[in-house]
Amino acid sequence: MDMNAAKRECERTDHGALKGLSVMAMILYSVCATPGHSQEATSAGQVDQITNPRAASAQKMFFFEPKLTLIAPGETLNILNSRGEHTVDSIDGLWPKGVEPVAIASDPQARVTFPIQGYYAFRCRRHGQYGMVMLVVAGQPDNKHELIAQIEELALGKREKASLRALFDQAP
Ligand SMILES: [Cu+2]
Repeated sequence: MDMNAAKRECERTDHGALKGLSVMAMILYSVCATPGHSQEATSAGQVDQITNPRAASAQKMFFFEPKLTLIAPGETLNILNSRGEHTVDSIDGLWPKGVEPVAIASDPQARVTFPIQGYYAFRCRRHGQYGMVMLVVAGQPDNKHELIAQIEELALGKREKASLRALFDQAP
């Protein structure tokens, strides 16, 4: 990961108006978010991947926006991958059985359909180690506690597991 390149990219699109915002507000807004993208925690429609070089820690620098999305089975999400360093990969073990895995890289816009009810967990291959994960809940699956128990068994980093647990806790 080239942190300096990410910072330069962000600075080019920076705006003076953002300078007065508190650090927390900047993290929430993310200076790299493209204006017009939804910032709702559970909005259906699209998911972006953000790099915020001003974040206080690596865990807050790289994230999906939103991290948690609630949709209906059969719906499609627009996955924006305009920041070239990010990937969107389904997490084996936190993915409905029989549904094809997802692996998106260097694709500015990919559409992913969630065919059946279930919990669909994703990570960024590069920044998963910093907790860059997201969760899509299609319909009203009933295996949440089973999946939370499985997180410990997965071959993932500590921060990644902690972020996944937090997302499942938040999810319906
Ligand atoms: Cu990433």
